[in-house]
Amino acid sequence: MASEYCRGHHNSHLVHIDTDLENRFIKDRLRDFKIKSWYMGLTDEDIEGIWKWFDTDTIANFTDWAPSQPDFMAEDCAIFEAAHDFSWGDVKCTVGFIPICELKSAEDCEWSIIG
Ligand SMILES: [Ca+2]
Ligand SMILES: [Ca+2]
Repeated sequence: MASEYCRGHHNSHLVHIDTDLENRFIKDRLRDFKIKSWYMGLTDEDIEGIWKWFDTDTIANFTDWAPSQPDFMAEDCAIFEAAHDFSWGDVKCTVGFIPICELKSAEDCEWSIIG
């Protein structure tokens, strides 16, 4: 799945968003790709409804869920959802969206799309 994909490429991890600034930075860039949705490193696979970041295992403080999201218990991974102007949605972790990876050593806002 997407979290393993990043670990296998460049020793990176799925992108982790802490702030509105970081979120907006990424959304601005995703708009260039228009129609695709993208995985971030957020999951509620451990405890339903408790959304944690894969890399730090911490509960998300900042979130940007689209209206009505998250909406399904069976959906345990989070994406930037193209249909909602890249606000966040929950989906099944096995859907073939492209992961956004970031490097461990990177400052905020340094990230790359590997896909
Ligand atoms: Ca869920
Ligand atoms: Ca959903």
